[in-house]
Amino acid sequence: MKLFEDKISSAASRVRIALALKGLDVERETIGILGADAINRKPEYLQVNPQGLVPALLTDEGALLTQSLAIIEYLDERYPDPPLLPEKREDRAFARAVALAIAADIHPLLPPRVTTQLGAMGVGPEEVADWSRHWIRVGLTAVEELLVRRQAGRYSVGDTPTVADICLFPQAINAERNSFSLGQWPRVAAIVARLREIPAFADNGPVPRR
Ligand SMILES: N[C@@H](CCC(=O)N[C@@H](CS)C(=O)NCC(=O)O)C(=O)O
Repeated sequence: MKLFEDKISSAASRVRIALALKGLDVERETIGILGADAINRKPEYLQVNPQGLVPALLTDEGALLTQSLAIIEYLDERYPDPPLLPEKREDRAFARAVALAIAADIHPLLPPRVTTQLGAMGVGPEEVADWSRHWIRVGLTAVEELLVRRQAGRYSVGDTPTVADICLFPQAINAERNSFSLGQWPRVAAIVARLREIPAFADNGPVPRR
């Protein structure tokens, strides 16, 4: 398998964490997504992912997969051990809900294509930073409430990491980079502290922007 990624990417970080949890070592190609180094919009990469986004995964069978959550579910079906989705149907729905609250409702408001476009429309750097901080605050406050209502174990759902944690961890690191203290979301902070003890998470978070 081959992973197309940029180490700064939260979405690619999700897939890196899933691969590490499953003990899978794959070939990697860096696709720069920032500034002059950006190659994600170049025709060669659009052949891989017409959306011009990372991550993408080339499977051993030659299929090109896009979208981090679709890739993670593929990996979970193809390499079931350890499972990344809970056994009980209701727990699976909750894990997916937390994952989507982050991957579909917080993260899409923050990536370079959004902040660059805001800048291109005349929004100043401080307002752009406020924009990002606003959506992180609103989003993680709701995720905190979802997790508090659940209060079901060491991690987001039960006592083993799931896709919910795989989405939560990079988003929490991103929040810290945007000057938030996780302490304002105590349940998120407690789960993330436990995830930091797991090398698959600690070694595969998004790296700071250059
Ligand atoms: N929903 C997609 C989001 C992918 C995404 O937005 N990736 C970002 C990096 S975290 C990217 O490639 N951004 C390039 C850009 O914004 O131009 C997924 O989960 O894979």
